[in-house]
Amino acid sequence: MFVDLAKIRVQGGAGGAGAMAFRRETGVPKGGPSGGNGGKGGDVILVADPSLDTLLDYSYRESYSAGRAGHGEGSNKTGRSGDDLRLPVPLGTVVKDADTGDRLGELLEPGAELLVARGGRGGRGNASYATSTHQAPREWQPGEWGEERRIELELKLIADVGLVGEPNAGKSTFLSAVSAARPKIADYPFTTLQPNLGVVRLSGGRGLVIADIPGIIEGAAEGKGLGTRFLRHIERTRTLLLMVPLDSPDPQQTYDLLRAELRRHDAALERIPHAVVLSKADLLAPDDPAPSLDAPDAWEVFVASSVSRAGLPEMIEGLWRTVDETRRLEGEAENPGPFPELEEWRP
Ligand SMILES: Nc1nc2c(ncn2[C@@H]2O[C@H](COP(=O)(O)OP(=O)(O)OP(=O)(O)O)[C@@H](O)[C@H]2O)c(=O)[nH]1
Ligand SMILES: [Mg+2]
Repeated sequence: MFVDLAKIRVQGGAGGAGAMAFRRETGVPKGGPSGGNGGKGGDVILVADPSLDTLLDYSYRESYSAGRAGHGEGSNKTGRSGDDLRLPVPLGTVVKDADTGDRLGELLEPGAELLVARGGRGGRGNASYATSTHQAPREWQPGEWGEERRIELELKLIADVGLVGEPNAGKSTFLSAVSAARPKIADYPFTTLQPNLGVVRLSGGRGLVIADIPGIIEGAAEGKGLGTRFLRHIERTRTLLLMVPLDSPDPQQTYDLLRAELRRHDAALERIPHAVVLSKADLLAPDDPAPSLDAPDAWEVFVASSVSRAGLPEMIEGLWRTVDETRRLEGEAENPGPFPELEEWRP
């Protein structure tokens, strides 16, 4: 099951108490102070794990604590540290403090770590209080409690291209025509209920990750249909591909509606560069030209069919060029793209 939101409580381990002890040695009537410090409590750390693609695990359990530390001991022995608790999360997880709404960070690279609750400091043992004028200190400190907070995890998938279209536009058919992904396809609206990622392989080892999300309809930004909650998964894409099927009664109106819903959901989405594809081009009579579309902000208007595959190679190359250009601007030109090792992704 695909889960892209979770709230959990995390708590660092308690630090150990410092010890109060004095050396006892045969023949030494008064030994010096020898109470060691308490150990440090374990931290709770989120770790980005490329093998995960959902936050499902965190919907089963609410509370997570790292290990508590050992107390200090005599003979100046420091208590052992508490074990860190490492929680694996999928790449693309954004972390916020659930109470203040403060953004704590995001985990984008495999193995990236984010400390979310620090373990408590160990208390001082009496040996650490000894000075030349205070040679038999009896002070010691308790350990500190570990930090505790409620955090919100939000998964935003990482893809190069985001597909946007009304239900039945042919988004999933397109994804399955160009990648190994096998999303469900059917001639009824809202076939796709959760996002799918597909990796497109181009010549020369080039790759492109495309995200197919559930269709949006007029009023989606106000919650109609499946709403726009899945749009968060295309917020980080480098370009959007707005899909307008040629069996649409009014392609211009369909395009304008998609733009309007994107804008209403989040103005930032409207600023992501976009291209348009007039899909299902096989439905055009052989000599019929595709309808012209007024889309001055689009970097290109493609005409393609996932069934006959006409126009697909040009479109994929066009998408790759735009994505590559953006990557270069981001200074990531050496990086072949996210998840080079990922063949296929299914929630
Ligand atoms: N003729 C023709 N039909 C297509 C083409 N692409 C998709 N279709 C059909 O259009 C219908 C909807 O296709 P989907 O790929 O499920 O559409 P979708 O945009 O993913 O729809 P939702 O998941 O509901 O948002 C199916 O019956 C497909 O067979 C195409 O290029 N040509
Ligand atoms: Mg679909």
